[in-house]
Amino acid sequence: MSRVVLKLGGSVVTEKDEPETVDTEALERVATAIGEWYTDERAAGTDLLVVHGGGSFGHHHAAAHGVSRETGSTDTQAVRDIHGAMQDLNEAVVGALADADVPAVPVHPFSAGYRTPEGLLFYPAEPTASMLSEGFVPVLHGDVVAHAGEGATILSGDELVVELAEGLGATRVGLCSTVPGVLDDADEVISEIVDYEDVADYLGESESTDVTGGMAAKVRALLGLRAAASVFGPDDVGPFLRGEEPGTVIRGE
Ligand code: IP8
Repeated sequence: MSRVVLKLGGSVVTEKDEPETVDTEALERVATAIGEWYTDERAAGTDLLVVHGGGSFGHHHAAAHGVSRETGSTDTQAVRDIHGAMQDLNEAVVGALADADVPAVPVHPFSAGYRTPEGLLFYPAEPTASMLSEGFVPVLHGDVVAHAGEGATILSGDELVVELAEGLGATRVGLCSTVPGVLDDADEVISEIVDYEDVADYLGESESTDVTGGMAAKVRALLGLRAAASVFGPDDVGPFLRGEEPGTVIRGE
């Protein structure tokens, strides 16, 4: 059995600097690539879980309300605004995948996950596992989560990828980003990362409103996975799903 976890970066599927705007063309392109693989090329027994980021939906509202992964809020309007925007984006992603004949179903992490007072995430894998065994493609998203003692904090899609890739025994993990991989200081794609220290100097912070830390945080989190993870651009979704290793491959211990 093979289990693929694919994250669609928020900046891939939204116009990152235009509040609450889907990049319809880019979303359709990646959904079509996923649909073609899912219906025509996927080996029997291979299942797929999709996670998407916040882009101009979640990050915009999180910044407006001053909520981040570390700084929580007990303001229920903030929670509703951030979560509501993410639900809207999720509906657009699920809709595009359904149009491409992928049996996509929406999953809203705020209803299931929580953080301990230390900020550790708990997210039960079982509901998602049952969806996968019934042949659904669960589509989760970055969200807000209840955080003991803090109200609610931001849950990034990357944290969900790491948590569920481990919890569900993913065999392959892919992160579709706006760039073709992790770039060095000459803007060349680094083909493989095995140690964060080797690339720490190249990884700046994201320039748009992104409360969860950009590429540096992604690489650090992916190095903690058992499965190899690939970071690639939107044109490489198809090749990744077909088993190639486009962009940057991140292999932890
Ligand atoms: O874009 C963040 O998810 P990410 C989600 O994967 C929100 O970091 C609500 C800002």
